[in-house]
Amino acid sequence: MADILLHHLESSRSHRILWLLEELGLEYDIKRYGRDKKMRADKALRAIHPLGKAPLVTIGDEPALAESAAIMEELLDRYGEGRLRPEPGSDAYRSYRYWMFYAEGSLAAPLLVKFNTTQLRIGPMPFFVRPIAKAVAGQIDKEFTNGELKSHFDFLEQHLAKNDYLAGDTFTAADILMAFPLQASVERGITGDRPAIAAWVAKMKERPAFQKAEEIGGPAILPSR
Ligand SMILES: N[C@@H](CCC(=O)N[C@@H](CS)C(=O)NCC(=O)O)C(=O)O
Repeated sequence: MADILLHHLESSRSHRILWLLEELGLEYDIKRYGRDKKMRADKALRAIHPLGKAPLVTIGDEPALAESAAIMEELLDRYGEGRLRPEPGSDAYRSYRYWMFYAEGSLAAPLLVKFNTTQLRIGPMPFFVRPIAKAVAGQIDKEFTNGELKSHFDFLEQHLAKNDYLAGDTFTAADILMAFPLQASVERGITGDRPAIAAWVAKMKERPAFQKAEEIGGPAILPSR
């Protein structure tokens, strides 16, 4: 039995942790959890952490680690041996740290709103409610989501047109963290015509450790989500 146990929720942010563990070549165990029809996580995750969200990691009998970026930093502190993070104090490190906060702190919120407005348009409901649901979703997207996402995707497109990887010319854990929202955005067609983002996502998916993580844990992103 390995020290590291990943509580893995299908097609979720826990793909990030699987991918990181594979990049580092670490020994780990995996416990799998599914989702219900509304995409909510198996309630059993609440026994591991009160929020019941994935990913969660336990190391030995220590309290569970939550928040994907925090889990990744902890794994890199303990087992990284300097890999997948730039030299502390360098410009690349400052850039790395920015993206490690940006993924969940800035980009995730408008994407979640977009996911919810999409569900509001297409989800099951009585036929006479649908026009109202569509109008509400349209208004939220018009007033908030579309403009926010345009700013984020323009910013990311410009950055990735000038940099091979998010923190400069070297692949880091920030690329792993950012791949989940950007892969989802590209595959759901919401990044529009932004070739640098699309090329970077394709490059991420070519990495052997990304592919191994999908072999073990299933697809990172479900087309319907
Ligand atoms: N900011 C958290 C987000 C965690 C999160 O929302 N995880 C989703 C999976 S991608 C989840 O568990 N959803 C199921 C649910 O909320 O029931 C992180 O990066 O770990």
